[in-house]
Order: sequence, then C-alpha cells, then structure tokens
Amino acid sequence: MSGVALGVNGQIEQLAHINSDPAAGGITREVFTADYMTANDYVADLMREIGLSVRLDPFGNLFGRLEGSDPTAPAVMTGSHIDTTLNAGAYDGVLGVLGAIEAVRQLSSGAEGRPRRSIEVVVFAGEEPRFGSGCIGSRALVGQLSREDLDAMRDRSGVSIAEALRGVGLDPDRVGEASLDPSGVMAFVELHIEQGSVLEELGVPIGVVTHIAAPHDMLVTIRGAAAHAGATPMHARRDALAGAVEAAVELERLGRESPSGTTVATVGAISASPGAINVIPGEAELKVDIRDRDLAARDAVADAFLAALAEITERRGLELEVATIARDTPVQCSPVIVDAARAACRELAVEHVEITSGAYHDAMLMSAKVPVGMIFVPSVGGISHSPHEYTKPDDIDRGVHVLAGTLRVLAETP
Ligand code: HGY
Ligand code: MN
Ligand code: MN
Repeated sequence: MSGVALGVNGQIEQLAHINSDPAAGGITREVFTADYMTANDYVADLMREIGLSVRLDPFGNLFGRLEGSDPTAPAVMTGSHIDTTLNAGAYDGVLGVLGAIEAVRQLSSGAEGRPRRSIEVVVFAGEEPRFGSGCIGSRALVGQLSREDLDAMRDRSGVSIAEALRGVGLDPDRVGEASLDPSGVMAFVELHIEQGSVLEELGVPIGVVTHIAAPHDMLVTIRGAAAHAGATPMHARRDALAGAVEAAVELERLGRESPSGTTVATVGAISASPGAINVIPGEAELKVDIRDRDLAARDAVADAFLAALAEITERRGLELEVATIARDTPVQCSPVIVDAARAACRELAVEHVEITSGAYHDAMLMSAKVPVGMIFVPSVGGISHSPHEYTKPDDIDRGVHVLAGTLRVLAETP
C-alpha cells in the first residue's frame, strides 16, 4: 500500500520503524545519521506522491512545494522536524511533517480548488539538540548558524555538525546557501503535539498557540581538587560535585519562586570526574535549561543563578566556567495566524483554547524572519520525549483538518 493511502496514522507507524537504537526502547533517529536520511527520503517520496516539487537545501532541510494559482504571492509555509532526541516517541515533530503533507493533499484535491498562495512543506534538519543547541536547520535558514559553528558544535561523541554533514554527503561549506528569503513567505504554521497535559486536563482537542517559551541554556563547569575520599578530612576538600549539587538545588528554588509563574529551570544532566567511589570529584559539569515566555523573568532567574554559582564556588574554593549554549527570544505568535486557526476551528465546530508552548520549536527560530503560529493536539498523559509518547488517531485527524483549514484561510488572505 502506498504511503499516502496509509493515512497520517499509518505513516507515523512506518516512520517509527526507522530507528537507530530500537533495543534501548523508544525511537532514536538523530539528525545527519543514515537513518535520518532514510526517513528524509521516505518523506520526500510522500511529497512527490501528492505532486509537490521537492528539493533538499545544502543544509539538509527538505522542502515540498504546491504551486498556488498566484505563484507570485508570498507562500504559506508549514512543517516541523523528523529527527528525535534519544529513546523518544513517534509523534514529536513527525506529526507536523506528515500532517502538513496530508493537509496539503486535502487542500489540493478539495472542491475549493488550488489555493491562491503556494504552500511549502518544510522538514527542518536537527530540531533536537544532538549538537548542543536545537533547531540547527531553522537556525541555518534564518542566518543564525555560521560555518564556524559547524566545527565548534559537537555531539556527545565529539562529532561536529560539519563532520556529520559530510558523513551524509552534504557540504558544510555551503551552509550560507541554505537561507530563507522572507519576502517569499507570508506565514509559517506548525502542527505539533502539546508535549504537556493542559489540553488533556481541559478536555479540549485543539490548542491555538499564542506564545512560545524560549530557552537560555548553559554548560556550567566547576573545578575543585580530586583527592582521596578516605584520607581527606571534610575541612580540607574542594569537592566540585558538592558545589554543583548545591547550585542545582538553588536553580530549582529560583525557578519555583520566579514571579512570572511561567519560568521553568532544569539541570538536564550532571556529570562528575573522575567518577570513582573513593575519589573526591575534581570536576563537575551541569547542563542547565531555563525557559519562560516572559524574557525579563527568565533573565532575572538566569542572573540570580549565575550570582549563586559565583557565591557557591567562591565559598567552596572552586573554579567556575559558564558557556552559553543557546539564548533564544520568546515568541508572540502572529495574530493573523492565531485568528486563521481559530476561524478554522469554528468552521469545523472544533472546541479550542489559546495556549502557551513550554517546548521550543522551529517556529521559534522562524519568527526571526516571518510571522509564525502553531496548532497543538493533546499528548496522552502529557508525556513526550519518551517511548510512551502517544496522541490518539482522531486527535491527529482533527489536528490535520484544522491545519488544512488554517492553511486555506491564510492562502486566500489578500
Ligand atoms: O526541548 C524542546 O523544547 C524541544 O522539544 N526540542
Ligand atoms: Mn522534542
Ligand atoms: Mn518537536
């Protein structure tokens, strides 16, 4: 049976089988791996099957275009990502890509005929942070990824973006050619699972996103003195891990007590070396993620955390190094797109609610160049980035219909 005939739910299942680490549970399909490129080819075939003109840009972003009846009018873009984080679920990003193809298929075969504006489906390369910060494909498109970044940004095995690109036959020296011409784009809309539990708790099937929270991510390195755990008295230690743990607890307090009420603060990973039970850790590393839709509140928490780090390391006789991994700007979605999505919901008599996205998405980066909006469908149990990530088939079909309706409204907007 052809890919299109399977429908979005069947295609999600097929894509889920393209997995680099099935034994570990969940789906691992990191960008610029052979499996990722196989998945890209699967999506390109679906695009061709519904008659889109397909191209891969020099950074590996994939585009499928439906020409509108007025090819000179700036296009409406829609899409998401098909790379995953580690041991993840089947829906994050994938829904926004396969749902966009199905929405465009519905639009182009519907009674209303070809939309006025062209519609372009995009598969962004590397939304997940394999190389430290996320959204590298959309960063490249909006000019926020330099050729130097491609050598500097490395994954947990030390592989750089440039090396990974070459490994799949792409040329890192051409990253500058992968740029978006904003004059050719009227709007970007992304369909995505909520990855939280707001819609499920409200019992509302569609979220129209009004704001996207953005991260300030840091790599914190604390250095002390490795020493014998048995022979070193407590007063004579410079324990890097103890300092790191004290800072992690302080970060949680700062996030919890932030006046905005929408700040989240996480130490996603902590490591200590040398890592032996009988050696006082000489070095510790924290990967820190602070987010908010309110930039001033996020900055206040980040500044307070940096001050706490300085005080803790000073008091404990430790050295401190902080590297910024990402510092993105929170997004207010375009009222035109919010209104179009709400109109589509009313047309379909679908209940909807306005919502903030706690997760970041490629729409966050695209907002630097074009108006953006997002449509959410419920995540069962609010679970995501997990093998247990699940969205019900009828919620998926409904989300695709709302996306199609939104694209139609935008495509006919003068
Ligand atoms: O971390 C995020 O918000 C995104 O899902 N990568
Ligand atoms: Mn994700
Ligand atoms: Mn995602």
